[in-house]
Amino acid sequence: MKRFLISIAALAALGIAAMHAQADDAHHPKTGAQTIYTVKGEVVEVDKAAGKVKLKHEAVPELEWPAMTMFFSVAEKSQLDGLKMNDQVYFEFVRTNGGSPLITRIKTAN
Ligand SMILES: [Cu+2]
Repeated sequence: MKRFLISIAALAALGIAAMHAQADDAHHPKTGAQTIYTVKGEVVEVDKAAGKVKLKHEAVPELEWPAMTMFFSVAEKSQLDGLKMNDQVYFEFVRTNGGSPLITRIKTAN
C-alpha cells in the first residue's frame, strides 16, 4: 500500500511536470514519455524536512553528467524513510520542466 501511494505521488508530480511541458512546448510538441534516468549512488545526507537527499552518484551519460555529489529532491518525503548515510542505492529521477532533477524512486542496493 505504501509503495502504491508513493507511485501515485510520483505520477502526480510527473503529471504536473508534463502539463507544464505541454504548455511551454505547444509550438513544438514532443511525443513519448518523459525520460527516466536510473543511477547508482551512495547516501551522503538525508534532509527529510526538506524532502531532499544528498547523493554521491555515478555518471549519467545520457545527460553528460560526471559523477558528483549533490542534493536531489524526492517526489514524496516518505521515500526517504529508512535511508541513512552510506547506504548504497539505486534511484530513478526525471527532470522537471525547469530542468531540476526529481527522484521518483529510490531503493537500497545492499
Ligand atoms: Cu549530480
